[in-house]
Amino acid sequence: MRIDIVTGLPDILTSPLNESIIKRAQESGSVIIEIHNLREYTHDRHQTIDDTQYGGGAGMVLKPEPLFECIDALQQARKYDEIIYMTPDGERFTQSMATELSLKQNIILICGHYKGVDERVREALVTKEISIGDYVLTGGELAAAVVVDAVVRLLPGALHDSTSAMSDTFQDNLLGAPVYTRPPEYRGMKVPDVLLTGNHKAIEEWRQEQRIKRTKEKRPDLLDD
Ligand code: 6GU
Repeated sequence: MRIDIVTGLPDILTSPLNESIIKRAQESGSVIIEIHNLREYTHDRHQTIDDTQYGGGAGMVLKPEPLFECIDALQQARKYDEIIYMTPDGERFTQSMATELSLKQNIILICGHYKGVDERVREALVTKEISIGDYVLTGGELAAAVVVDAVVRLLPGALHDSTSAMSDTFQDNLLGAPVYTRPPEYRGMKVPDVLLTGNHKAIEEWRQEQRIKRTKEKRPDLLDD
């Protein structure tokens, strides 16, 4: 898979995308992630990427020209399955959306400013709009990092153990079961006996019960769907 991220603030993305599992996925060739600095697609001395909005009002808007030129250059190199605009008024990001995106070959993520991008970019270029939740961030960069993280960890070869993703919280619309590691007793608190038995069938049954119990307690809304 290849992910191209278009941003006016590339530095926000470098460190989150170059650690741990995401780093390993890039090194193993599971994913290519390229960050594109919008300023490199400007032609003026000040490398202007945003401007005030027509009609007046506070907040800057990303200009269309650098975005169109950047996306043109990318589309000349390859065909994209989705051109995604990161915006608080987009469709809410979920685990099933992460799974769908992990099956694509090439995607572009466009990071906007708080006031957003010129509407013509959305009309002419964007195929999908994603929000990571009902709150407003200063820009789409952190949201893009969230989406990339959730998608890349699902790619074959990203996790040491591919069955790990199958027991994730939200898989089957259930939260994950409690997990424990050594020691078997700590400050008087014991690891549930069943986990020490080596009886895989009993352990699986216990985990499934726990997932349902937890979901009822913490996220009953998930059981409605
Ligand atoms: Cl994708 N962008 C911004 N700026 N704020 C957000 C968001 C995205 N998702 C939730 N809040």
